Amino acid sequence: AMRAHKGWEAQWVSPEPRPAYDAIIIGGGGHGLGAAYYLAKEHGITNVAVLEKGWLGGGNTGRNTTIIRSNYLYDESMDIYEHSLKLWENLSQDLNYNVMYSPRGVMMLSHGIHDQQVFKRHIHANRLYGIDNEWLSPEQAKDFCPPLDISASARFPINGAALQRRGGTARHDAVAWGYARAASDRGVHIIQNCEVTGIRRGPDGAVTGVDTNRGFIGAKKIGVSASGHNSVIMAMAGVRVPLHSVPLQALVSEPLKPIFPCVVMSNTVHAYISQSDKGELVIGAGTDQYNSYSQTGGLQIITHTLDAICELFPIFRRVKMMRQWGGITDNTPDRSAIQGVTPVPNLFVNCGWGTGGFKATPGSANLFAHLIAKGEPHRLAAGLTLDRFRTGRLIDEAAAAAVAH
Ligand code: FAD
Ligand code: PYC
Repeated sequence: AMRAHKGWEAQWVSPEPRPAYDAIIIGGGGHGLGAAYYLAKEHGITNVAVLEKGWLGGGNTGRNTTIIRSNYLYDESMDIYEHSLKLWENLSQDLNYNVMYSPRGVMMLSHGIHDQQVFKRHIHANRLYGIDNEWLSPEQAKDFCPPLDISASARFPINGAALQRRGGTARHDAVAWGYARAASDRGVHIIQNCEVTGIRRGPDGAVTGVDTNRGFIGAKKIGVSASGHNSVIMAMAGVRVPLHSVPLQALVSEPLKPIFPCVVMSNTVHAYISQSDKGELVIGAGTDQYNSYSQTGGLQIITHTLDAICELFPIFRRVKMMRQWGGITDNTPDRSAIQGVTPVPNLFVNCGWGTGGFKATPGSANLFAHLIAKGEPHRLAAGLTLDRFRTGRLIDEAAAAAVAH
């Protein structure tokens, strides 16, 4: 039947690289492709290439569980995640590409007094900032998500939940493809199978281009946005970044009829779950506990997660799992991203999104484009500096990261 599908137009052109560009972005995930799109659309900079060592979205963009929310604690985080959430709301129209953003609600379960205090602190901070977030009783949580077990005899009984109704999910591949097509339509070069192996600098220290498996490509400016490999690439320019790369795993079940209407996360028992439009339960774990570049991960991590899912939703105990995978996440000590200038002139970095950067994709890409175009951060990303690890002005979002690290 696929033979009938001949003659489909390519969604983006795959040109030979030019000898040089005004800007090169390293990494063809949602963040890199999106930044190229906004460089072209909002800053009129179209002599741009996105270099991707594999295929578009083959990194964490295509490996994540697609949870979108903006319920973080600190102003610096709320600024960028809420900017992102607002862009999600109109992204399909903006790209003319259905990214299937579904604001079905993200509910974070509280299993004790400490969870409750932390969530209420988040709820108050969010509401003061104009971001929706509300506290639910266990009964209200069950109304919102009927498969949830709220009985007092559960191993980790639930004493409430925080709900962000505007949170939800989106189709991850479509985000990469939509940005790629829209950027390509505006003249950006999308170059796959092009691995950056070195960053060259001139006598003044500023970047001059990159070495790749397809030869040297010149660049006036370089934006690094390569998630799990950000520290490897920054080292090519002689810059140490405070990141450690660890696998994060997810898995999907056999397809079921629609049964799970929202997204549920529980940091305390290390699991999060939603249902895809194909019917698969999409389930994610905490991070593996060791640094690694293997996109697989340890078996004990996901069996622990499935234990947790079965405790929270006994109805799923006999469901079969179909596929498992991992992605390499780049994590900072304070669990907040770094987006900013670097000690190397004209080298900009977008890193440290770790286990939580899918939701940030449109906002981060939009503000990264501003940074590359203007040479200085947008006000909404001004706190995400590399320098904060020297000054100590950290943005501790370990609780809001909501994934066990
Ligand atoms: P990527 O999509 O990884 O893109 C970076 C690209 O750089 C890759 O395609 C890679 O091949 C390329 N690259 C690397 N080295 C080179 C090189 N030398 N030369 C050229 N290209 C190179 N976030 C959420 O908000 N919600 C979630 O529910 C969520 N769940 C997750 C579940 C899992 C299992 C994982 C792994 C992550 C999850 N995340 C989640 C995190 C999220 O996926 C990432 O933060 C986000 O997708 C990063 O996007 P990106 O565009 O920066 O990176
Ligand atoms: O950041 O919301 C998140 C998330 C959910 C699963 C993995 N990360």
